[in-house]
Amino acid sequence: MNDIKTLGEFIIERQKEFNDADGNLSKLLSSIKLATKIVNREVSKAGLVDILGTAGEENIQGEEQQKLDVFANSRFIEALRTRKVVCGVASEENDDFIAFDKDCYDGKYVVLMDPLDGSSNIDVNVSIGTIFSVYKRVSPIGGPVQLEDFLQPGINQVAAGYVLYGSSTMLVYTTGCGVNGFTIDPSLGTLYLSHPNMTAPKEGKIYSVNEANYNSFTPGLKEYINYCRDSEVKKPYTARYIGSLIADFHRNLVKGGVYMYPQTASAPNGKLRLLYESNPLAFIIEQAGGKASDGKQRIMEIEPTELHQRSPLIIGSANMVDKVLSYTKN
Ligand code: AHM
Ligand code: MG
Repeated sequence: MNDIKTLGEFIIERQKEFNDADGNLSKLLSSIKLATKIVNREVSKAGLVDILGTAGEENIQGEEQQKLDVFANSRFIEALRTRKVVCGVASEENDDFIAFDKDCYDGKYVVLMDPLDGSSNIDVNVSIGTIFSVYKRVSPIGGPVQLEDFLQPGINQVAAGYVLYGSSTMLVYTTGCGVNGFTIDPSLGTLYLSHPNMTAPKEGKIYSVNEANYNSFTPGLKEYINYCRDSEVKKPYTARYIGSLIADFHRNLVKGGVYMYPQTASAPNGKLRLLYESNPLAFIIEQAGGKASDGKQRIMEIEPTELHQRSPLIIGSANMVDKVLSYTKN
């Protein structure tokens, strides 16, 4: 039998490697593990909502049903609050950041997250995801969390990851020492190391972009897409766009590809959020040997000015990102 390792064992084993002498980051990752299992349980029952009750109604057990994105948001926040290693959370679901009470003032980390990305896909049983990003606070330990703790460039991240609720559920994360992926065994509810040391192929065949927006792309990006479209002759490209960021990102990470959400007429800064989506995925792809850019600069070097700031995103296999940039940078 192969060496079987659970996520819990892996976190403890790697504690020293990511300089976690006091074990606080390990506790933080464990709370994400717990919330992942709870959210996964609900996501897998999503199609039963009509039978068990809809949002705002009670199900047959008398429990109130919540929309899944609201549910995921509160579960991740509560899991992070109870371990007292995090002093605050910023979420795509909340207008402002959430400052935890006094008993969490000694927490030296903050977490930023998109608790359920692609949630419009739930109704049609398409894969969705959770994305998270962890920073050390910059305000003094012992006091309440501040806005500046969240407005840090991506290069300051100490950990980042995502959960993909797909045909199986996976948690993939990095603490800056490579990328590792874990798959839930649904019968046991345990996450096992299934994808050790994930690396993004340098080259790929897949380009992922919402081509319905083609007319509002820059001339350079249009040219790149035409270069990909001309695949029958010499270039073996293929288009794949699920419209669920984590599913598109994960596929490209495994198989090789590039995902693009550029500026469009209706979204002049792109659609995706720098702090909750672009930065954590940029950290992961770089750790896997890939690249992430907003078209002008490395995603992780952007200095954020507001919580819900958006950024264009070009992310994936290193050579493919470079190729896109060679068309778009002029
Ligand atoms: P959300 O955070 O509101 O769920 O939106 C993000 C989603 C991504 O998962 C996906 O890649 C993108 O929006 C798709 O957008 P579009 O339909 O404009 O192509
Ligand atoms: Mg999102």
